[in-house]
Amino acid sequence: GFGERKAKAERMFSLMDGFLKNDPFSLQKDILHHVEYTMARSRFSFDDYEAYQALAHSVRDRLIERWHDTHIYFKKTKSKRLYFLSLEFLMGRSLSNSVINLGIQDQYAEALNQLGFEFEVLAEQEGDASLGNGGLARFSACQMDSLATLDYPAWGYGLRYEYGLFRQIIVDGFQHEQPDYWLNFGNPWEIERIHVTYEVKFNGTVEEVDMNGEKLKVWIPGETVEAVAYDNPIPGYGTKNTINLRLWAAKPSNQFDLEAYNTGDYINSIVNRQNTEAISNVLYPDDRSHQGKEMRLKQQYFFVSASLQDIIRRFKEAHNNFDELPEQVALHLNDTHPSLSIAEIMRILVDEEHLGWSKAWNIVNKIFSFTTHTVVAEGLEKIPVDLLGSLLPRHLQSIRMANLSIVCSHTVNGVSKLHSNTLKTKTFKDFYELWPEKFQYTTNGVTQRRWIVVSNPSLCALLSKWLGTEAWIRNADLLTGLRDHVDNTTFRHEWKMVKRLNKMRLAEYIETMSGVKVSLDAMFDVQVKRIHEYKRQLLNIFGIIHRYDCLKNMDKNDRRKVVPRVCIIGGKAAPGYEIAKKIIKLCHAVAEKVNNDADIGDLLKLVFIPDYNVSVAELVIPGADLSQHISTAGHEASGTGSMKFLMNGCLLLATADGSTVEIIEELGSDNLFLFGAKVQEVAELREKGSALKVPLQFARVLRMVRDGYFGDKDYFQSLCDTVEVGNDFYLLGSDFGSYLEAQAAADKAFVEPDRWIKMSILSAAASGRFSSDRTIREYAERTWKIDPCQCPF
Ligand code: GPU
Repeated sequence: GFGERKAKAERMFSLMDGFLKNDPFSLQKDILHHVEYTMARSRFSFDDYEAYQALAHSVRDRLIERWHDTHIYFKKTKSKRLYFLSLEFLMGRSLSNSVINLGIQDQYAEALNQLGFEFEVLAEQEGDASLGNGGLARFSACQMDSLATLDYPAWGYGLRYEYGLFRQIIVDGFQHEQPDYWLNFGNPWEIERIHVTYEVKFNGTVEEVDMNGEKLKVWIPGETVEAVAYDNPIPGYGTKNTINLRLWAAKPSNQFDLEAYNTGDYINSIVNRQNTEAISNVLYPDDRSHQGKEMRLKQQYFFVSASLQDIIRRFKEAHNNFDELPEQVALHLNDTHPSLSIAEIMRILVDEEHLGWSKAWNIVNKIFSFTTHTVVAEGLEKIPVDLLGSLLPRHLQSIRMANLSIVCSHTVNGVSKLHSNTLKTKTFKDFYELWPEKFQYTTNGVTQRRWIVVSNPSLCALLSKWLGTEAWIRNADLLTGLRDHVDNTTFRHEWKMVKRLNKMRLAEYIETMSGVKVSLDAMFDVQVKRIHEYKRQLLNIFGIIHRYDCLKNMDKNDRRKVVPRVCIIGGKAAPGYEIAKKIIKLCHAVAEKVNNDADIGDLLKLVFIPDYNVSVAELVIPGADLSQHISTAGHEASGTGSMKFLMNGCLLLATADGSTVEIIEELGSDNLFLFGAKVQEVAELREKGSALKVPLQFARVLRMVRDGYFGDKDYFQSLCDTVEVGNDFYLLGSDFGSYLEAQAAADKAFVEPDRWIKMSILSAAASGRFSSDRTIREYAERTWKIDPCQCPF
């Protein structure tokens, strides 16, 4: 009875000595406890890595406590839940983010100091969790942070790849991929749930069986795999709420292949069992094109099946009528990757819950929403009929993943205003005419917790000081308050000092990574993102070649007026994307020439930052003066990098593409450097073909590369072909003139430090709308229809 349970609870409580305490002394005790008993190292002798692990375990304990309480509360209140389904999450590191969101950063710093350690040094021991490719995956991570912070009853579901995104190393200017076996040293941020497992079926046949006169379709699988849950607590900031990101790993199923055992083929049957684990082994590194790969389809179905079984089990614990599903459950498809969910939930409702097709269909139509992240055609997945048919014989009905998602979702979201217009007028025109009400857009955002508080502590302190509050950390709209101080010289001076400090941090990193010494007085000009032709890193490199060429042809007097530049480029190329790899090589070839030209010195440097990932971004973004977002108009669905730079007071040099259009609305076009063809001009320019006008400077730069000015003459010819007049799909040639003008405008602004700093402050002040908190609130209210549910302290 109740009395018994209460007595038991009290006894437990006293054994635990109350819940975990956060004073420095308790933290120290816990850290040492984990050194001794978790790491099994002597508390008298442990190194930085072991200290990091023990520290992380002590943070994990605190996360678990809140995570438990949050879930008990969600369950008790029976709030409608959002399930965010995504095959990719780029979480990066967890330590700093966790202690900041838990609000115990200072206590930890003090506790460690007394033990002779420094928090920042230990934090550097942590590797990135890179379970995703690029913007889409980092956006998922930002959304999880906002969902937790805003107290939404949400769960994330994903895959626990054993190999995350490859590590990029550069050998002789060429990209090489190295496996990222990130779990090698243990992962203190996850909780293995050995009892939360589901069987996932593959292959086999569909047979019709007679059940008391009724004909039922039954799937007889050829293979069964077990999905095991790994839970990753996601703490909110300024709230106790800590939500869950559940990632699935594939394990051999316990369903034995009896036949193999009986025929005595014991060894082979073990080997086959082992092979099933391969499903969750590796993240596909080609962002946006996974056409027709069997293992990728297996991953998608494995993920979808395990997640839906889990979701339905939870629903059935508290409800016995599927009509209530739409009031209790919102399922969000992050791109088309999880769209098999639609077919799978239909199968479950029809085959296993026996609801009948039309009843099931009615329910299913009310629970899905779908966000698409691209306009590029190869980003839209298609699965060959025979592949789907053999792997999932009971699901074969539609194979254009986007079509399936649109038909069955109540809302189809674009990721920016411009993107949404393209979806309506081009990509999904027919669907839009059929169901205009389905089409919405919710502009992307990024979390200021990660992109200011974690990555730029000095700016964080400055913002709180001048805004007179830390409330902007939960309400980024307050950043507009910076506008009030823009004319204050003390403020501007302090702003400048913060930027200088971050440039120093970045300069040190550049020197250790590449051996290049850079001047802090130079303008740090950054382009970091995945390498894609449409993102036009080649335009940037051509601009650099042009700059170098001009410098070489300038007399000493004129050179004195030139603004020194440090051009920084970083990003990974998909392993099979030849042209992207050639762009990386060209960048290195140009860097080699320019950086070793003593005659040029500090006037121009070019550095390629290898292995760009979340933690590298945390270092690079705060240290940038200028950043480039220069995709051909109409090709970047949104772009979220620009938002991170904006928050960090970095000026943008950009085309009117994706989210930039909305950034201009907030910031005004005078406070950034805009160039290039507008989206409505692109088609016409392309039609001109070889009649297109291209500036002489462009032809000259192209000639230099073709003639072998930077070496590797033969190797670069095919790269040059992609931008030759008549073949220049992404319009580098026709945008080159206005690109150079924008660059010149940036140079001009930089020599007026006061004006530059003002623009920098106004950039950060305009960034509030691009917080993922705003994004999530819009989704919650308009699309998912979920309410906040705050776990009381
Ligand atoms: N994006 Br589709 C990816 O990073 N990977 C993909 O496979 C696809 C889209 C990006 C878009 O390119 C970017 O514009 C957007 O900001 C981001 O998704 C998040 O929506």
